[in-house]
Amino acid sequence: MYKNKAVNEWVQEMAQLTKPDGIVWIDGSEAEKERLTEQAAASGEILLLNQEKLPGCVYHRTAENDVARVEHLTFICTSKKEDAGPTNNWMSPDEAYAKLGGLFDGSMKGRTMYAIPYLMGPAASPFSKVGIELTDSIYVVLNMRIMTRMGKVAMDYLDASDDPADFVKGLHSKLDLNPERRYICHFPEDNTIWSIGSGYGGNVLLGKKCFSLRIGSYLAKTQGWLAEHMLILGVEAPDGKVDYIAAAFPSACGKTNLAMMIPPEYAREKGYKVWTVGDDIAWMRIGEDGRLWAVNPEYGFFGVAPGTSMKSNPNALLTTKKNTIFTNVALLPDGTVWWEGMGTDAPAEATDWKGNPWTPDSPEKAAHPNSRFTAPAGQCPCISSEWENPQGVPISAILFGGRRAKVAPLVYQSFDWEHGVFVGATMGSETTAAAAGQVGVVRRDPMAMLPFCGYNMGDYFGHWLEMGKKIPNPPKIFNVNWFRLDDEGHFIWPGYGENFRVVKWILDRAKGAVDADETAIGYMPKPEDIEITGLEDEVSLDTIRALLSIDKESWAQEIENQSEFFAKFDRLPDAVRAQQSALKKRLGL
Ligand code: OXD
Ligand code: MN
Repeated sequence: MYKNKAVNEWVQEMAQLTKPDGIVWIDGSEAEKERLTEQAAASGEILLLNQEKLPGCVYHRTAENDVARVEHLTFICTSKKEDAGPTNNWMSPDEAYAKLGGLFDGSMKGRTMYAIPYLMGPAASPFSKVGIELTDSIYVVLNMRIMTRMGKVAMDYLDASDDPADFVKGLHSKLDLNPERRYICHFPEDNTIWSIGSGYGGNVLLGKKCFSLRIGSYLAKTQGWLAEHMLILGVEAPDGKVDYIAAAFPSACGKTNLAMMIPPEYAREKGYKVWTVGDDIAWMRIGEDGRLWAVNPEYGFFGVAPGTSMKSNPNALLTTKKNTIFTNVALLPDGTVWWEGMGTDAPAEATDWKGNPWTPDSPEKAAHPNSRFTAPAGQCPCISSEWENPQGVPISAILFGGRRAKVAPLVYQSFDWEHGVFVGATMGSETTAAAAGQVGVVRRDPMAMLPFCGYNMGDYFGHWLEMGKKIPNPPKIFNVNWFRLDDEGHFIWPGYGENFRVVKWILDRAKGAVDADETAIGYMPKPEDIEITGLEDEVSLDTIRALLSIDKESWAQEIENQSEFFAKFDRLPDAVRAQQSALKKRLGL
């Protein structure tokens, strides 16, 4: 037991509700990890992988009906419905506590409750925040150990803080993994998260989406900072100076790949390097110098395995070679793992993510498309030396983007912060063949926060606008699109490491080191300012011109689609509407 009174009282209260056989207080030590790993291996909750080839790595399968985040079962429980806004599911706190309380009642009988103190943000940072997660899953404990700074370090932080009772209260029980009894409820007004009926990462690793984004965004609004679904990376120039960007993309747009990209040869030869600070979440504050500073609150990566190869993202693959938890990938007879798009031949035989024998002739995929690796960030070959800097890193540019076949050009810069907020608010991504449903339908996803904003999204835009007024030296805001298609449906831009070329233009713009053309939608590169050295076989100046073209017809449709989305909002700031009118006018629509 820890000595913190508020923590103890709350843990006892939750134990009275869930009635576990016992409580284990997590300290984060190596010995504890070994003990829990042994226990989980003995019960079959995890399998130990080949310890010679993958030292410290383990394997886990979730229930077949429990493989992804469940947005339709995710609720924001504010006392007033309108505070959750038009884009969130809402339940009143009274109803949610009563309904979930009924499910939690006795849910841990016959099980152990693990009490996990964890810290989001570096241990030495004044901006870090503490959560306690109570869970009946060892798999959750082992994941939280990688994804957060867990155990004594978090309790010490809380005890030394101004208010040792100020922590996020997270309660999780697998219950019976029945989707009928699955809910992920957030109580932003109470700093509380209740998650029941799931064992899948995004629903149960409460430090990640639930705390760092949903509760985090609410705290950020009330306290004057930003909690965003953004990667953070640094670009080191040949003179050793590093500039940082933060970038928001909807899920499945290659955020982890961009965060860990390897610059193309021409740039490497000149001495450019890319360093990863974070791959999913940024907490950003105004620094004393008037710039916006970002920390990655997480401690590990919870990445999608399929498609991760030595070609697409060698740094991610290398990060997973030790101390990693693999979930729902394929298991090979030698105790290693495999997934589609790993860049190696399909194995002659394997056990698939459901535990069934698999061969290349099997009709189903060996790894679930949303199978994951949980790996320590510190193992990433390109991890930034600043990734644990208590003050964070200063952000020069913010990037918004999505998958757009036609409408969005390769890159453009917003005219100013307010226009940039509009660009973020109108972000969207088109569905791909891989996702269920119709191909090419736009899902609006403002700032990539649609599933993660813990309050009314209209107020969220308002908060962004307010922040712009308070940041003396704000980052410049850009929109990028790596996914433009030609008339035959082929990607025009090669993407991956080649995206460095666009990032380089962005950083030059942020410094005012390169001119741009003023267009109806924003500032755009002069085609010759996008470096194509070494890419000439694939990309000509004409390709760049095509990537930068603006099709008025598509924009007319786009604006209509934006308006349909905005029509749902009761609290859309006037400035956002005014930006849309101004855009229409500039386009002559
Ligand atoms: C994630 C997501 O898992 O955005 O990071 O869905
Ligand atoms: Mn994400």
